[in-house]
Amino acid sequence: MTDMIRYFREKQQEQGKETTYETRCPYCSVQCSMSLLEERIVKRNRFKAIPNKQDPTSEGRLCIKGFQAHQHAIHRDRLRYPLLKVDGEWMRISWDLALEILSEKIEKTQQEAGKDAVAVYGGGSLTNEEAYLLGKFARVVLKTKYIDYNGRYCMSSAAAAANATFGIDRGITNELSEVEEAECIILAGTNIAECQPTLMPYFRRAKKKGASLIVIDPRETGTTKLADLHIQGKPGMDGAIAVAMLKVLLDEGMIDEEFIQNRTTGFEDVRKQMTSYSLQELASTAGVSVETIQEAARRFGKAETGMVFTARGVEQQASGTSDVRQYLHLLLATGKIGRRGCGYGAITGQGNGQGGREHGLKADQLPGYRSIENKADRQYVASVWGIEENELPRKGVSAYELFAKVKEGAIRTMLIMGSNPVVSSPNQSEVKRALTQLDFLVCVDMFISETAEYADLLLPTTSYLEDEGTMTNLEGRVVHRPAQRVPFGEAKHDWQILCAIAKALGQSHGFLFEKVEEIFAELCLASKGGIADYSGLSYERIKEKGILWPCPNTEHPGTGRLFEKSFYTNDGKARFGSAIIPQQKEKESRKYPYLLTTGRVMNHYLSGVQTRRSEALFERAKEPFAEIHPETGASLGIQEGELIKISTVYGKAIVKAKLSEAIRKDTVFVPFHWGGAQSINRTTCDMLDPVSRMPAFKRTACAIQKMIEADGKNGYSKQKRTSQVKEDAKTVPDPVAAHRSAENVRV
Ligand SMILES: Nc1nc2c(c(=O)[nH]1)N[C@H]1C(S)=C(S)[C@@H](COP(=O)(O)OP(=O)(O)OC[C@H]3O[C@@H](n4cnc5c(=O)[nH]c(N)nc54)[C@H](O)[C@@H]3O)O[C@H]1N2
Ligand SMILES: Nc1nc2c(c(=O)[nH]1)N[C@H]1C(S)=C(S)[C@@H](COP(=O)(O)OP(=O)(O)OC[C@H]3O[C@@H](n4cnc5c(=O)[nH]c(N)nc54)[C@H](O)[C@@H]3O)O[C@H]1N2
Ligand code: SF4
Ligand SMILES: [Mo]
Repeated sequence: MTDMIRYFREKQQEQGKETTYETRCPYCSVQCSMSLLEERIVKRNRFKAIPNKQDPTSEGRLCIKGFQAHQHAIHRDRLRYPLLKVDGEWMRISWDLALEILSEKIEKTQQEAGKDAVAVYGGGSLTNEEAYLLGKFARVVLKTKYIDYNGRYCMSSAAAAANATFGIDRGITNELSEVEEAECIILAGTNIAECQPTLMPYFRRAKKKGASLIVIDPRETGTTKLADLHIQGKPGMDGAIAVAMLKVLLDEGMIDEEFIQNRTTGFEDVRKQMTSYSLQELASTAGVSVETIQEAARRFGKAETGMVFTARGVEQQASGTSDVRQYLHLLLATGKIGRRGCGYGAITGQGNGQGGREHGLKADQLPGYRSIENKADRQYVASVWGIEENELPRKGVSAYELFAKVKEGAIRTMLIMGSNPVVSSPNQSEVKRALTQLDFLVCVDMFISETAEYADLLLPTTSYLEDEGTMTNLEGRVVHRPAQRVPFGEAKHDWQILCAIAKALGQSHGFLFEKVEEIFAELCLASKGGIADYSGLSYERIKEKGILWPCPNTEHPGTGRLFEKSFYTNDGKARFGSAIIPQQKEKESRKYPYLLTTGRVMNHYLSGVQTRRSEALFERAKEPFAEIHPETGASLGIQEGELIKISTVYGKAIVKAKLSEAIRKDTVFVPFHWGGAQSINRTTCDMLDPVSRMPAFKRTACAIQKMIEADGKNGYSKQKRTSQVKEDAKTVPDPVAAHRSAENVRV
C-alpha cells in the first residue's frame, strides 16, 4: 500500500468523527467561552461553535467573530516551520538552526552594543503565562530595559488615569452584572455594539429598568442607537465635554460634598480651576450645544447610581490621560463609585490586554502590577526570579518610542511576539524605516504579517485552539482557556519558544517548565502582595467561572466591587487631578481642514492578520472605507463608493468613500484593519500623550480629495499612480506563495 493510499484510507475511516474543543474566542476582552465541534470529512473539516451558557461574562453569547474564529486558526497560510530570510526569500529551516542563529545574533548584538541593544515587543493576545514569561525573559535572560507591548496603543491612558485617581487599574471596577443597577450610564468613545457585541444585553437590560444612556462619539454607531442622549462632539474634545459637565454639576449644586470630603483629595483646586471656564466656550470648542451638556450633566447628577465607561475614542489622544481623568472627576464629584451600580469601566480591548500589563509586558512594570522603579517591588520580584535586585534593568520606553530608539541606533535586534506594528502603529512610514534599520528582526507569529515581512527570522506559534493558558478579561476576571488541538506542523507555544531561546543562550535556569500550569503558579507567587494579586488563584479554582483579582489567598473569593471602603492610594482616598485641559496641538488648517479619526468595524480584529484570513469575515468586509458626511462629500465632488485620497502631514492612504449622515461634517472615520495602500496608519499622527505615551490615533488633521480629479490637477497624476502601485507591491506581501515555496526546502 502506498503512503498515499494509506493516507486516504485513514482519512475515510476518520470520516464523521467528531471532536469537541472547549475554548475561548481569541479576539476581544470579553473572552467568550464556547465548545467548538470539529467533524472530520475528507475534503474539509466542518466546525460548529456553541456558546457556553455558564459563562458569567458572555452569558452564553458569541458574536460573529467568535463563531468564525476557527477559520484563521485552520487557514492554510498558518506558519508551520521556522523560516529564515535568505537574499530576500523565505527558506524553511529546523528549530535547532533557528535557535542557533537567533542566539548568535542576540549575543553578537549585546557584545557589540550592550544588553539594551536587544528589544522585545509583546502583544495582548498572549496568555498571562506567556506575558509573564516574556517579561521575565527580557529582564532575566536578555537583561534589557527595552520591552513594551501593543497594549500601550490600547489601554495606557485609561490605566494611567485610573492609577493616578484610584491607585489601581483593573479595567472595570465592578462586575458587569452591576451595569443594570445603574440609573445613568455614560459611554464615552466606546462602540460596544461592534467591539464587544456580546455585552450589549447588559446595557439593554439597564435601559429596560429605566436607565438613561449618554453616548459620546463623533459618529452615530450601533451603540449610539441605544442612547437617550448622543453627544456628537469633535474628535479629541472629551476633556472639554467632561469639564463642561462638571461645571454644570457644580453650578447647579449636584455634587456630593460629603463623599468629596470623606473619600477624596484635591477637589478644592478643581473647584478653583472651574471658575476660569465658560460653559459656552467649552461647548463651542467641543462642537456641541450648551443645552446638550446641561442635559447630560443633569441626567447624570440627578441619578442615584451611575457608571462611566471609556474606551479608545477618549483614550487614544495626545491628552488621553487627562481626558479620562476629567470623566473620573464626574464619578468622584457625585460620589458614584465604590457602591452598587456605581463605578468606572475602561473597556479593555484585547483578549489579554489587561493581563499583559499586570504581569510585566509594559516597560515600567513587574508582575503583580509592581513598579520596576520601586526598590521593594524590585527586591521581591528579583527574589522570586533568583537574581539580585541590582541585576534587574530599569524602565525602558513605550512601544512607539522603541522605533525611535532603533533609528538612534540604540536598539539593533528586536523580538516581536504577537503584534503587527507596521499596520497598527501611527505614522507607519517611520516604523517601516526603523524596521529596515534593524540588524536582526525575529517575529513569532502564526502568519507572515505585514511586520513579519520585514523579519530575518520567523518562528511559528500555536493558535488559541492549541495553546492552553489563562487570560484576564475586561472585568478583571482571570479565566482559563483549555486547548486540545494538535499544533500545526512544527509550531510551538510562545512559552515553549521563550524557554527554547533561553536554553540556546545557555540560560535555562528559571525557564525549565514542562507544563503551562507551572508558569501560572510562579506568576501567582510573583504577584503576591502586589496590586494585581493573583496569589490565591490556581487552575483548579478558576476553571469553572474564573475569579476577579485581587485574590490574595486560597480562601479569598476574589473581588467583585472595588473601593467599597477605601481606594488603593497611600491615604486610601481617591485623587482629583488637574481640571486644566491641555491644548490640542494637532489642529485643522487650510491645507488639512478635516479631522480624521480611526477605529474598528464588527467583522475585523485589529491589524486584520487573523480576520482577513477568515472567509466568512472577509466576505463581509473586504476593504476599508472613509465615512464622510454627504455634504462634505458633495462639497468635494466625491461620490459614494469612489476611491479617495486621505492626506495628512504624515502620509497618504487610499480608501473608498462611504457617505453617511451618521458622522459630523468636519470629521472622517476610517477603520484600521488593513495593510498596504489602504492602511490608514500611513496617515495617523504620532504625537504621544505625555503621561501614558499613548499615540493620538483618534485625531489627525487631514485633507480629502478625489483620487483622480476630472482635470487631473489635484489628484493622482499618472506618474504618481505608478509609484503608488509600486509602493503597494512592496507593502502587500504574498505570504502564501512565500510560505509555500519555503516549505519544500529543508536545511
Ligand atoms: N470588531 C472588533 N472588536 C474589537 C476590536 C477590533 O479590532 N474589532 N479590537 C478590540 C480592541 S484591542 C479594542 S482596544 C477595543 C476598542 O473598542 P472601542 O474603543 O470601542 O473602538 P474604536 O472603534 O477604536 O473607537 C470607539 C469609538 O470612538 C469613537 N471616537 C473617535 N474619536 C473620538 C473622540 O475623540 N471622542 C469620543 N468620545 N469618541 C471618539 C469612534 O467613532 C468609535 O465609534 O475593541 C476590541 N474589540
Ligand atoms: N489607527 C489606529 N491604529 C490603532 C488603533 C486604532 O484605534 N486606530 N488601535 C490600537 C490598538 S487599541 C491595538 S490593541 C493595536 C493592536 O494592533 P496589533 O498589535 O498589530 O494587533 P494584532 O492585529 O492583534 O496583531 C497581532 C499579531 O500577532 C499574531 N498573533 C495572534 N495571536 C498570537 C499569539 O498568541 N502569539 C503570537 N506570537 N502571535 C499572535 C497575529 O497573527 C498578528 O500578526 O492597534 C492599535 N492601532
Ligand atoms: S470577539 Fe469578543 S465579543 Fe465576539 S465572541 Fe470573541 S470574545 Fe466574544
Ligand atoms: Mo486595543
